[in-house]
Order: sequence, then structure tokens, then C-alpha cells
Amino acid sequence: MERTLVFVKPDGVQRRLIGRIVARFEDKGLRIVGMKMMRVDAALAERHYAEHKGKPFYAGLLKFVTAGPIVAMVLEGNDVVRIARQMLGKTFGLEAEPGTIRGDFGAARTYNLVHGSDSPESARREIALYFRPEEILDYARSGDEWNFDAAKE
Ligand code: IDP
Ligand code: MG
Repeated sequence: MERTLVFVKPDGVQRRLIGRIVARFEDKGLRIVGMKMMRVDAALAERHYAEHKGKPFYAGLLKFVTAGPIVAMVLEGNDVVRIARQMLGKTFGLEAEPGTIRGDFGAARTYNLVHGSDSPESARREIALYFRPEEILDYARSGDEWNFDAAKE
């Protein structure tokens, strides 16, 4: 099944939104197969956001994601990359639709609460940056037969 990397950014942790953000993904029926609180150091931030190097917001972005602990998750589900991105909403809370995480919890143009991989390729790359293979657990939950389409399992 497809996997994606999602994390609650430092602003989400500081604003005490960890539980409410994680609950969104649980409510959606997605399976959390890895989760940890960690600190992003400068080296990891630079690797993760390499595509943004040279952009005006790059320095601020590195400062933002390294400012405090994050809560990183690997989510699993059919089409989970697209689904998680949809749940995040547009990049900034002041544009994101109500009903999305960014749309419901934020109104800023820099702090945007959550990260989500933007493609299956990015997800593979990013999961490997944040998680060791043994930190990702292969398991089923009782009731998963009602969450995931049998044909796609
Ligand atoms: P995404 O997180 O919605 O995929 P990207 O364009 O990939 O958005 O940018 C990565 C991150 O860089 C954003 O989540 C945000 O934290 C930050 N960022 C992007 N554009 C800006 C900007 O114009 N000003 C400040 N920060 C930005
Ligand atoms: Mg992006």
C-alpha cells in the first residue's frame, strides 16, 4: 500500500495541536505505521528542502522547521499521498479551504502547521530521510477491512 511522510511542524507542536492533527488522519482511516517526536537539524532541513534552495523564503523555512520539535508520521493507505495533501490544504492558512488542516488551524503566510509529501517519489525520499526502516511497522488494525478497499490491498 502507498505511504507518505507527514509531520506536525514546530508551530503545530508549540500551539498544542499535535493530537488534533493526528486525529484527522486517524479519523480518515489512514494507518499510522511510524511516528516520533524529533528535532530537525540544519543538515536534515537542507536535505529535505533542497528543491527550494535559492528561493527568497529558503532561509526562513530552515529557521522555521528547525525552531523546535516536530512530530513525524508515516501514513499508509490507498492513494495516501494525494489524500494527505488534500487534507493539508493549500500551502498557507490564509488561502487554505475551511475543512483542511491548514485552513482550520492557521491564518499565517509562513507558519503552516504540517508537511506532506507531494508525490509518491517525494514520499519515498522523505520517509528515508526521517525514518529508519525498523521504525516503520508492518501491521493491520482490527477493522482495517472496512477502511481499505479489498481489491487494492
Ligand atoms: P507545500 O508545503 O504546500 O508543499 P512548498 O511550496 O513545497 O509548499 O513549500 C515548502 C514549504 O516552504 C511550505 O510548506 C512553507 O513552510 C514554506 N514556504 C513556501 N513558500 C513560502 C513563502 O512564500 N514564504 C514563506 N514560506 C514559504
Ligand atoms: Mg512541497
